[in-house]
Amino acid sequence: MAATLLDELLRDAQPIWEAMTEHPFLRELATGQLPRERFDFWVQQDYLFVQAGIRFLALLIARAPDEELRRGLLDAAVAFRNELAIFEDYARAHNLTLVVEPTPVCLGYASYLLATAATGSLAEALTVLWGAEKAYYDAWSSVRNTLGLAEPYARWIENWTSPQFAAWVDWLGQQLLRRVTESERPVIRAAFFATARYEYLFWDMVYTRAGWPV
Ligand code: MP5
Repeated sequence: MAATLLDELLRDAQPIWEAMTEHPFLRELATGQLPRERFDFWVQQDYLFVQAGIRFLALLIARAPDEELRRGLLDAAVAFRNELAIFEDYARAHNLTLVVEPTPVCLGYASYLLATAATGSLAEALTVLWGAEKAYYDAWSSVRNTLGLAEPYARWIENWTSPQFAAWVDWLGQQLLRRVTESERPVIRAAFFATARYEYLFWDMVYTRAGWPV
């Protein structure tokens, strides 16, 4: 498989990617204009998403055929677990409850992750994971370019733009490249597009605070 598959996916999904990294939520966050209620809504929903991410990784660890992939994913699960503390510290400091129901988009995206890990091919599940992590790396890097490491967002910005996080996203991409077969390309492409669209939808959902209509 050509080493350009990742570039190809990013190039073909570029309009979605751009809409995602330039979403008003991120732009307003980067310029200090995002209302606190909208940020708090993201904190509550993303906290649920990261928890689903740990279950997703657990399923993938069980399915990983070799020790290198298992250990890399296990380290990621520990990083996800430590990340939950950032949400909990913020919630405590701002008197924000983290006991909320997932919105349709949060539940849909989390369910998509778990369904892929349970029933998709390994390469398909790695595509979704790489796509989600790359999306956060790019989204928060664009915030960092404008804002630097400013409070109250510094820990989050640092978390998703650190050299360690960049290395993890690259490692994941390499794992995917190593395991994907030519015949899987259409499935990989569909999974990447669905992930990119869910990433866009997630920012949009927290920006508009879109919950259940009934
Ligand atoms: C991530 C996230 C990154 N926290 N939320 C969404 C909607 N997409 C991607 O995953 P992680 O576990 O925080 O690195």
